[in-house]
Amino acid sequence: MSDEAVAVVAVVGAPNAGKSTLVNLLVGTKVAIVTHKVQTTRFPLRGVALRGKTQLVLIDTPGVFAPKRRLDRAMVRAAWGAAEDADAVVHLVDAPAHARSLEGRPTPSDVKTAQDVARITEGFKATGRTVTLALNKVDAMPRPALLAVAKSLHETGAYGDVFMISAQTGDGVEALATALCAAAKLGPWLYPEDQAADAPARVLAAEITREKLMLRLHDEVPYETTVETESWTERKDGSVRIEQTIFVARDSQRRIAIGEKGQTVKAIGEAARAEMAAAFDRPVHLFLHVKVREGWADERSLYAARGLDYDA
Ligand SMILES: Nc1nc2c(ncn2[C@@H]2O[C@H](COP(=O)(O)OP(=O)(O)OP(=O)(O)O)[C@@H](O)[C@H]2O)c(=O)[nH]1
Ligand SMILES: [Mg+2]
Repeated sequence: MSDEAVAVVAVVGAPNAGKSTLVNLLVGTKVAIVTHKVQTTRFPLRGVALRGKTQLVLIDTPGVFAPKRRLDRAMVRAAWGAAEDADAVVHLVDAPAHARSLEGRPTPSDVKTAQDVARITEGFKATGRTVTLALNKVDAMPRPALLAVAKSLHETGAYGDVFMISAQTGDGVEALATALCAAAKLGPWLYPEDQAADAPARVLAAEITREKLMLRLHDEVPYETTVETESWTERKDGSVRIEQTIFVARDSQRRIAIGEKGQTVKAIGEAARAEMAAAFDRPVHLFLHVKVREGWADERSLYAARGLDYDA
C-alpha cells in the first residue's frame, strides 16, 4: 500500500493578515496575489505543497470582516465554507496589529482588525472545532508584545496549538507545516506532484492584473474594479496573446484607471505582462481594455465563475 497522505488546510483570518503570503511561501511559488491593501483575495484559491509523502492542499481564503456589499458577503461566506470543509484550519493573525490594540494604541485599521479577529474567534468557538493559531509578522514586533498577543488569544479557549511565524521571512513556518501534516489522512494525492495551483491559467492571469491594479489605484477604485480574461490564444511561436477587460463601476473610475495619456493602464499592463511571462514561462502579449460596467458586482455570472455564492 502507498503511504501517500493528504491534508486540506484552510488558512483563515482578518483581511491583510498575510494569508496569501503564507500560502505562497508554503507552496514555494506565487499562487495568490498579495498587496498591502485589505480585501485583496476575493475567492478561495488552492495551493499545493508537498512535505515528505504528505500533500498539503492549502486554501487561501478571502479575509473575514463585517460585510456590506453582496460581494463582501460572498467572500466572507466562502472563507467560512473553506474552513468547514477542511481537515485543519489555521487562523492567521496580524500580531503587530493585535499588539497595538492590546497596548491601547491601535490605528483605525487595527481597530477593525481586532473586531474581525474577535468575530473569527467567536465563529470557531460556535462550531466547537479546534483551530491552529498562527501569529504572523513576528519580524515586525518585539518579543514581549508577541507573548502578550499569544496569551490573550489563547485565553479565548478557541485554539489548540499556537505558532509564531513570519510569512515574509519564513521564520517558524516549517514548524507550522510539520504540525499541519499531522492532520493528513492516508490516501492518494489530490493533485499531480508538479501541480502548484488548481486555478485555470486565465484566472491566474486576471488575478495578476488585479494585483498590479490594486497596487496602482487608490481609495475605493480597486474595490469597485474587477478583471476578466476575455481571450487566451496560443501562437505558433510559443507565445500567448491575452486579452483582458478591467471593469470599473463609473466613468470617473475609468478615467482614473486609464490615466493621463493612458499611462496608468500602460503601467499596469507592463507590470502584469512581465509577471505573466515569468509565471507561464513564455512570452506574453497582453491587451488591456477598461470598460464601465455599473453593477458588475451584482452580476450572477461573476459569482459562479469564482465559486462564490451569489445569495450568501
Ligand atoms: N512584516 C511582515 N509583513 C507581512 C508578513 N506576511 C505578510 N505581510 C504583508 O502583509 C500584507 C498583506 O499580505 P497578504 O498576504 O496580501 O494578506 P491577506 O491576509 O492575504 O490579505 P487579504 O487577501 O486582503 O485578506 C502585505 O503587504 C504583505 O507583504 C510578515 O510575516 N511580516
Ligand atoms: Mg489574500
